[in-house]
Amino acid sequence: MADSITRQQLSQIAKFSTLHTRPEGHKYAYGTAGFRLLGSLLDSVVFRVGLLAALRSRKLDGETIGVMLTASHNPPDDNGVKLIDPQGEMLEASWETYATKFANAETDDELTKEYLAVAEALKINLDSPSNVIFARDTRASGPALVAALKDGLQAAAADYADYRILTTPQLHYIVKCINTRKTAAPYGDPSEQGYFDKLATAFKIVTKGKAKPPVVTVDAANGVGGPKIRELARCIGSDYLDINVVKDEIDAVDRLNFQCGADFVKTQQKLPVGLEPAPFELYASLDGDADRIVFYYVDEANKFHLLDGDKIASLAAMFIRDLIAVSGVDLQVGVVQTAYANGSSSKYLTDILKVPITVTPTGVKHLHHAAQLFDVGVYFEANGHGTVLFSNSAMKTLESFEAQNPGQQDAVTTLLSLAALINQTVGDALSDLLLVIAILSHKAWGPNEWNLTYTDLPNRLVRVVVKDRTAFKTEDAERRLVEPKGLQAHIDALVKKYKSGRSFVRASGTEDAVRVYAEAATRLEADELAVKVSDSLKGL
Ligand code: NG1
Ligand code: ZN
Repeated sequence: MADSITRQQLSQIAKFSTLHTRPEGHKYAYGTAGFRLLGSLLDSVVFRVGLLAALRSRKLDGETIGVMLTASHNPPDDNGVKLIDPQGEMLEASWETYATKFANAETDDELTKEYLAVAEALKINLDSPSNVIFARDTRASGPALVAALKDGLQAAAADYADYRILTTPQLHYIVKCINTRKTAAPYGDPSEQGYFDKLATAFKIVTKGKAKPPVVTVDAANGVGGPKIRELARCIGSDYLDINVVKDEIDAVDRLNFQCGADFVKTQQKLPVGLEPAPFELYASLDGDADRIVFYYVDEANKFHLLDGDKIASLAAMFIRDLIAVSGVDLQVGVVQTAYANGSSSKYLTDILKVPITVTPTGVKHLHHAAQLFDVGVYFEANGHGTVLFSNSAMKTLESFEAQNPGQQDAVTTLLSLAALINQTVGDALSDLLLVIAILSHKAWGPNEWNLTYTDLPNRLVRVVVKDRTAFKTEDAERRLVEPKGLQAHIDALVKKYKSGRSFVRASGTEDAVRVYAEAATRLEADELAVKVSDSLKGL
């Protein structure tokens, strides 16, 4: 290792680090959502993430790494930071440990030692090129955190570019575009305009000659999705897409995710506050960084109906399965779910659509990896985070397919355009919105027809605070408890008493609590089962 470069970098890191001191006594952890907590506690963390991003890029021969500053659906005072790997994927799991170590280093000296230790352990040449790009959501703490990040990148002598305010999936897209620019399969133009154009073009091809899509009203959670969706709609044009955007006050920073947005609608199972819906019209809510979306509508009696991630996955799987059948290509579509998927959705996929399902633990990285094993892998968490992945070999099969008739050709063109319309890096509310609208337009369906594909089993999710959530160990994709001993047998005995009953308990990965999920044939029974299982945790 070139010693003078190393010395120079370490002294820069030590110098800048004094400007970003670590608050005493706080323990940080890089979890499924990166680092996420009060924005006021993140300055030192973000500075250190800058150092790590520089190393990660160097480890990967100067490929571009992304850093996103956002706290997604969390309240306005929170913020967060996540790293994006070169193909637009989440940071490789082994590096999460380094991130946690960097964030918790007690002193400047300890930090430089950790930096050097990672460089030496992974044989990283500190004199080699390093490229990082970053963006943020609309939170008030964002600009100061950007300044901390820039200091980190500068201290580690990385080249960087500031993409300012973007949705999380837009940054994932741009990272992948930059790193595939000179390959045989460039992903797209590495700019925000490139993103809009790619989606707009694909949407127009997919919906060409089909019924006029239903009008959709989008609640943007007063976050970054509002202005971005307007821009996207402008690129598509009002002849193709009729969209109203509400809850788009990005300057009213305290309204972000407040009484609106995807998380509010899904967890409360009700409309955003203040929305007055027309019966049978389509509505959607995004979260604060626009990587999640849920849909809903009200019927003639003003009853609320939620169309969540499971309903999106089922709709997408059905549509793609049918297109594959018409085209005659030899490809298989599969769906990845978690234990939180509604039992009716799993039954519909397996028994009616005859589509294979894989169940993984909670957390999109698990779903994403499992989806990559199918030719076309559909994955959604029930909360509305998800996407559809087309494997490289599926793309080659489609691109080289010789259609025997116009029907087949049409289906193959639609499948290829879907691969362009659907963000291949990460769940993307804007791209998922267009996907759903395109499918509804093909089927000439409104939200009610979509909802009728299957009926959700009533369900209840309860958060229970326990003494030690790490005592809760699971197996079978979190569907069964191994420890505390005896608890699973007790849950099994309770579940048996309910028609279509299902319940499981797992420790949350993002909060200090366990979650109880229960579903059953009726609302009353689902609630009762949830209460009984929660009661069995008393004293634990
Ligand atoms: P935890 O806290 O581990 O249940 C929650 C969500 C996940 C996922 C992560 C990351 C539920 C039940 N859990 O995880 O789906 O979105 O947050 O944000 O919705
Ligand atoms: Zn989000």
